Amino acid sequence: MALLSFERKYRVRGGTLLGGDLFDFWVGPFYVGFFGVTTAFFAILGTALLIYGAAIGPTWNIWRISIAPPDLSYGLALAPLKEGGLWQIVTVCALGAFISWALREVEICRKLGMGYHVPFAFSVAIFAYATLVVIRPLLLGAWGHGFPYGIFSHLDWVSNVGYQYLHFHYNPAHMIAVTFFFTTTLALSLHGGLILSAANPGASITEAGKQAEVKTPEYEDTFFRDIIGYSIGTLGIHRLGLILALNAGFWSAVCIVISGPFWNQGWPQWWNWWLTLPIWN
Ligand code: UQ2
Repeated sequence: MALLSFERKYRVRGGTLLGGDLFDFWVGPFYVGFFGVTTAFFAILGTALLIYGAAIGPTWNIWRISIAPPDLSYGLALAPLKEGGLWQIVTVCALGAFISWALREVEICRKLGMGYHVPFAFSVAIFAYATLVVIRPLLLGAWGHGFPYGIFSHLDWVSNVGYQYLHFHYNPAHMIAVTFFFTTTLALSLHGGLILSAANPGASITEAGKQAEVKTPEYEDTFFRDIIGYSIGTLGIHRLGLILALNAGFWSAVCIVISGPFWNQGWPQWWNWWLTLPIWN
């Protein structure tokens, strides 16, 4: 309710990329747009195909249902529906839904006159998924290199592919990705903690016994300047968080796409470049 006056201003026509005014409306709180329609189409079709795949499969056990890609022998060809063809169509639907969702985000950004940071960030996640089920299978010459759509089956896939390279933690791009994931959690815990501490100053010793007021950003800066001599700033922490998170997704994609297409020994062997440096002669 409090947002109603603002929403009346923002719920304006225009900013669409495709379809003009045709789908430029809201259903309840949701903006539709051309890409809302395509998102719904691909999401419903993909979900229906997954349920169909489960129905013709051996189990309804939610943990064990799996829609597998075609056998490697099919190469990059289309496979029969029950031999991985279902996986192929579901993959098209998934990418169709994800890309539609990103473009719907772009249309909303344009309506609001905002930057494209959210759709850009989501695109990195789409890129990571596409790396697993399209780019790497293409580079290896078979759709069978994609991962199966199932809860335990995709875990098995990750484990098997990892062991295929003996010790995946020796993959340098994997090391970089993991470091970005951990640093992202560090940054978010610092930021979440700092914001809540400024918003809930009741425990402060200087305010003991008093009903303390919410602190200003100067206090947030001062806390970090006192403890480490540096504050990245209120805008800066969000830039840092975004760049850390995007790098986590990006290097994850890199670490898997180089495994096979660009390196087919174990990852521990990759480090032999160190032992074979001419400086040891
Ligand atoms: C900060 C700041 C915020 C913050 C945080 C910091 C006022 C509300 C968390 C502190 C962050 C720093 C010093 C960067 C840490 C670096 C890494 C790689 C984790 O200064 O400005 O705004 O939330």
